[in-house]
Amino acid sequence: MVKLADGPTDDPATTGSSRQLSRRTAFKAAATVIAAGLAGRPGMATAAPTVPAVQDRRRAVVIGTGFGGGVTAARLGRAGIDTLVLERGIRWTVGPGTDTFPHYTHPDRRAAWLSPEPVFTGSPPTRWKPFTGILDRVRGQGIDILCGAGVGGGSLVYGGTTIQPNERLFTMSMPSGLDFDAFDREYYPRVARVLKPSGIPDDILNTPQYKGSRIWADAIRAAGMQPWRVPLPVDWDYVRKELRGELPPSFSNGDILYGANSPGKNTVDKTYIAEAENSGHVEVAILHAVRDIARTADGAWRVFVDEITTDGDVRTRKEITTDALFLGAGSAGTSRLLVKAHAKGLIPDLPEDVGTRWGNNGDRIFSWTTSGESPGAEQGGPASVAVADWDNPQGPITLINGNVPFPVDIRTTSLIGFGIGTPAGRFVYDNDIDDAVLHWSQGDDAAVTAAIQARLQNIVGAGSVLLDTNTLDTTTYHPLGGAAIGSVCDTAGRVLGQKGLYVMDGALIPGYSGACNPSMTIAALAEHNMDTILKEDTI
Ligand code: FAE
Repeated sequence: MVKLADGPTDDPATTGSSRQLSRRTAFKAAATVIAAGLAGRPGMATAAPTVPAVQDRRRAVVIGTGFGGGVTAARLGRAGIDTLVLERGIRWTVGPGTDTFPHYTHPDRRAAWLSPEPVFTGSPPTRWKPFTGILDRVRGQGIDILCGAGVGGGSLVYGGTTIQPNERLFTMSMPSGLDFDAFDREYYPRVARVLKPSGIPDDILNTPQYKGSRIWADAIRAAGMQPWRVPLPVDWDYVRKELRGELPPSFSNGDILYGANSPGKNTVDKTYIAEAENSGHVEVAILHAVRDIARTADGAWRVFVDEITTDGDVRTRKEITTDALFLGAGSAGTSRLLVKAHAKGLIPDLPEDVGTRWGNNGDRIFSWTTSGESPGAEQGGPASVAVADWDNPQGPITLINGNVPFPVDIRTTSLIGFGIGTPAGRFVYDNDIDDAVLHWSQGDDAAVTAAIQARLQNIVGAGSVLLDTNTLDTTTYHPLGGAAIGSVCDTAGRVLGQKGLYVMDGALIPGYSGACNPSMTIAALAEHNMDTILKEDTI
């Protein structure tokens, strides 16, 4: 009998003889039926009393398909290394006129990861049967994390802001030992060549749908600052088609918070994951949620996986053994797996700092009710105009408009700020729920919040009303840290003292990515890591 929650077993079928298994015979091997009282993951339906358990051996395994996991899979595929990628969510395929993603003003069960209700701040209240939907809310003490779930990870729901910090901001917040010049010269441009970000063109910015962006740009200018067109991974011709009525609105009415129904967004599934799968060396297994990771007696890595249905029920339990395990489950996912493994003794001698040095990138979301012109009800997106207030004496910040569709015009839009604070959050294992829970205090970010609030008030003027929505519902879109370079990993993402275990995602960055949105830095870091790993390590 195999009980997956018990961690490593010394089953010879997964350590020696099955090393030769080919990809094609995967999961056909060694099916064992187990009868177990299986503890359910929070938010996941309980497993059936008996589910089959399957064992498998792979050369390399990647967990997660966001920026870190996507780049890793593409690089492994390009290097000809047979790789299994495990993704808990589903594929979200978009074409002209498809209704793949739910809608912000009337969300349905596709909107949330195994939750009976919407998880976004301000969503209309409704109930539904839980589904493996697009947005996960990871509940913590003091703050909740919002992150994407599905092939493409956070890129499916992200606004697409693709910016890199300058040398001073990079040095202020990124771990020492990373060479900014190499990132500036090689890794950031590499990411830009794949995601193809560009600023909003004049002909689109000047349409009625983008009035909110223009009002925000005018306010920035009136405050004596320079508005900046945010680089976005968008093919603007699709937006033009929406504006001409040839495609249903998606970008042009700002209905993209649950994913863009326009094919014009260059998400990770369409870029890095597509490259990985096209290599012929990478297999992506969807609806595969990793429950635990462990080190075997002979130093290999074992991954305990629940294959689930879209209702969240466990169909199959799998134990997959590999010599090279790449964690790309995002800051929340990777940190929780490592902290669980540490607390349960599944990986002996993990660095004591696993789960620490976590921060929210200084995220603060304000609603702005204007005293002058109204941005209108439908507000074109993605977030197109920013101000890089990086020499602010209170600390560097970036401020961006975040257009949200409203059912009626209430003269309101949203503004988002980021900065650099103290990465003092940490994940702590809770035995009752067999999960690690984030602990965070508002005080860690007080100075950043004050800087954002003061500058925003200065830009929007005394007559406008600014409401800090994070005081009502404290969440972040930008979780960073938990397996930071320096304390848990080396500068290539290798977990210290654990040969063949790698962290490749936002967990590597201690809390703040240079007062910039983090996705570009995460992807650049994964490229940087893979250059070293493929050169120096045997996989
Ligand atoms: P991420 O992209 O979150 O990928 C993790 C993947 O692992 C996901 O596909 C998960 O489903 C999967 N996973 C997690 N746990 C498991 C498990 N146990 N088993 C199997 N699979 C698992 O990680 N960033 C920007 O730079 N610009 C923006 O404009 C922006 N807008 C955002 C808007 C929203 C609403 C949100 C939520 C985020 C936004 N972000 C933005 C943040 C950005 O999405 C985030 O920093 C990156 O996606 C993080 O990349 P990672 O590779 O760390």
